[in-house]
Amino acid sequence: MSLPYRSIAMLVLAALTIGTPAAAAQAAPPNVVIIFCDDLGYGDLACFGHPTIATPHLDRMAAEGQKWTNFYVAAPVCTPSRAAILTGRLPIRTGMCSDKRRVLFPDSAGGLQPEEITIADALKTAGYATACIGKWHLGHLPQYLPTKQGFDTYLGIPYSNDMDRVAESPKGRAAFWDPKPEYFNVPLLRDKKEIERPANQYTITRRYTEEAVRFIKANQEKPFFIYLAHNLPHVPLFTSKEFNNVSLRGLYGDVIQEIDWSVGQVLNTLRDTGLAENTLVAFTSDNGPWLIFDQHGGSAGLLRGGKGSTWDGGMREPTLFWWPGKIQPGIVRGIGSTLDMLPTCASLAGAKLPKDLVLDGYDISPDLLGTGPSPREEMFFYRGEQVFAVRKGPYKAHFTTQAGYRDKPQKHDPPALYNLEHDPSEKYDIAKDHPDIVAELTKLAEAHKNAMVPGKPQLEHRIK
Ligand SMILES: [Ca+2]
Repeated sequence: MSLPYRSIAMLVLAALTIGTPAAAAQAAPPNVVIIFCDDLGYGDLACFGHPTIATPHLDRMAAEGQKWTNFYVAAPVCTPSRAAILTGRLPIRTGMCSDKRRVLFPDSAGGLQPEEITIADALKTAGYATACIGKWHLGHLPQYLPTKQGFDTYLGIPYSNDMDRVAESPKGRAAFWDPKPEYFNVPLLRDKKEIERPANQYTITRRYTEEAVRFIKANQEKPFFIYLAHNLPHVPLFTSKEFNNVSLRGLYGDVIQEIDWSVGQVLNTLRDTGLAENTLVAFTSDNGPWLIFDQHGGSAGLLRGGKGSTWDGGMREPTLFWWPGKIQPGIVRGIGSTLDMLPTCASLAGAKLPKDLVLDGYDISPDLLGTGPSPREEMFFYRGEQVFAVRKGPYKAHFTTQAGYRDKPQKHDPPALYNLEHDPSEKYDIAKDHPDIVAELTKLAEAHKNAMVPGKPQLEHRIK
């Protein structure tokens, strides 16, 4: 736990791995595909223990690649989590979180500022073709769309699939129990142009998949980056006809099994085109399961809480990395985060980042390539603009806790302390036995807050 040891270890690690990613990039910069689900829980895949959802393609991806069991998003809800994966920066730095409005809505005037560097921006400097497919949720006004953030093309719904609810739809949650696409008047965009409204959500996963396969086939001769952000399994749940009633888990399982099919399509296309051994594919989700939607919400498995909360169930995600012949197959139990995607992709691609760019992510390519452990030791858990908890090593201290929805914040002084290796369900507060660790984590959080320079808030302003 002590910093001097860690610093020495990092220096040794840096010396051992120096040149490796750059050398790999010189040989042939790898393609990168990030598959990002919406509201998928830690316990929703067969390879993460779900008893009745069948995910053979993801299970194979896990067996051939790496399964990360301590991988976190930077926020427990959509918009800030998405800003973080694409920029490698905590949402507080980019202004993409708020205590007043937790995500962007169709009446929001803000968005991810064009001067922020996304993974697409970074990889474009290294000659990549870039595609954004699926849910954006980083600003739907023209100046904030993916084509202004380094993506050559975009096909998708610019925010959540439950937005633009029509007044005539069944009241309250009834519209979700038997959903129809016409209840949710969400647009489907091609680049900046609306091409369908309401988007036919029955076929949305299939069409996103076909777009990804098309893009791979069209870009075999140069490196590419695909950000494939499914709208599902965020409610309302929809599947194409082929996936009606295929899962023992019911409709939610059908949706996951269609996403699993989609992953199979992408990986098989990479195999068939001979690109598999030069393509890094990552699979994860933006936040935990939306538990207030009963059986239409997913499961965080043995983790506590879900979407919206800073308990691990809200922010720890089932995560896979796949790169045949390059990635060291196995289970990684070190800490990782979506914040690490940008520095890792930039390193593998040999892309240069601006010197003054302040990042909250680490290059985890040593762990992927089997040359060293994950450099990440800590994780900060934000709800809106507030640090609710911090993890270092196995220990997580909660300064404030709150269920994702329909709950009030509860302050903890002294903070509640859990050992996530012994107690992944965060059941047993051991603060009184470890005052030294509580003090260390409190100091870590205070230093983090004192050093933070927040970005201009983007989530509170409304159009008109
Ligand atoms: Ca989400």
